Amino acid sequence: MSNDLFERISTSLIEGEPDSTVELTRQAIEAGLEPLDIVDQGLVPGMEVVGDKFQSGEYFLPHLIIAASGMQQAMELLEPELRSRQQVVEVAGTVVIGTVSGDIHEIGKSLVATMLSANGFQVHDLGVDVSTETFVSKVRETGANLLGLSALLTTTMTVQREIIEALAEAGIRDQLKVIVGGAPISKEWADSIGADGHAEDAVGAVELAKRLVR
Ligand code: B1M
Repeated sequence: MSNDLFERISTSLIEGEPDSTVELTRQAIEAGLEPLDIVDQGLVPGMEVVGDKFQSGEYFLPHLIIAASGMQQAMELLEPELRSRQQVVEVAGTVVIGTVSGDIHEIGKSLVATMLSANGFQVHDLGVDVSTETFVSKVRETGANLLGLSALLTTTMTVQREIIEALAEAGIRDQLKVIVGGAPISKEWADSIGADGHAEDAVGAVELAKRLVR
């Protein structure tokens, strides 16, 4: 029954039926399925197919927009569930997170922010298309010990390097750890720009964050 629901959630995203995505996500929550499984086995595989069809020219931008709206509404239902699964006792660290300048991909960054918050981090989520100056000034203002930079485009991943350089110029690079993520980001890239680590997904981001600020 869980497999069937996950598959129907994926299909609803692929077929551009955001209302069904939300309704099926609600049913999955009510059926007691793990919220992270709903994301990883239902929503993400559906979005991947939508992305592949876009890349191959079968789908166009409106298909991406409709699918993203379904996923975002489903994530709004899941966020409180994701948070309530964690037994948080103390603040693990302070994180500033956002999607870099020129990039408006929000869903993965928000999932990482939610999971960090659910695991005891105090999270300042700056949103998407965040300027380098805003990242630097928010790190100063909050005294954050972790900065999370998300980039989904090969054209915006270079901004991650610019932000790390700007932190160094501002004299605050040593005060915090920087983690980078997003579909095009690899360990090699993270190493080459002087990041402290990279994660493939939200669970990996939490593990990395905990390791780095311990
Ligand atoms: Co766009 N887009 N998009 N898009 N979009 C991609 C990324 C793309 C791979 C699609 C494709 O061609 N197959 C492609 C990039 C190609 C490239 O650069 N190599 C692409 C393109 C080209 C574009 C536009 C340029 C299209 C156009 O206008 N012609 C345009 C760019 C706009 C801009 O940013 N300036 C664009 C626009 C959009 C929409 C606005 C329509 C929409 C985003 C809506 C929104 O977020 N509100 C959108 C979408 C939905 C996608 C795909 C289909 C799905 C992204 C997503 O939400 N995935 C995507 C294809 C794909 O990825 N398969 C695609 C689900 C999410 C849970 O995963 O975001 O990867 P993800 O996050 C993961 C990990 O990456 C990681 O953990 C997350 C959770 O597991 N992670 C981190 C992410 N951030 C992290 C940070 C960390 C650690 C881990 O530490 C800080």
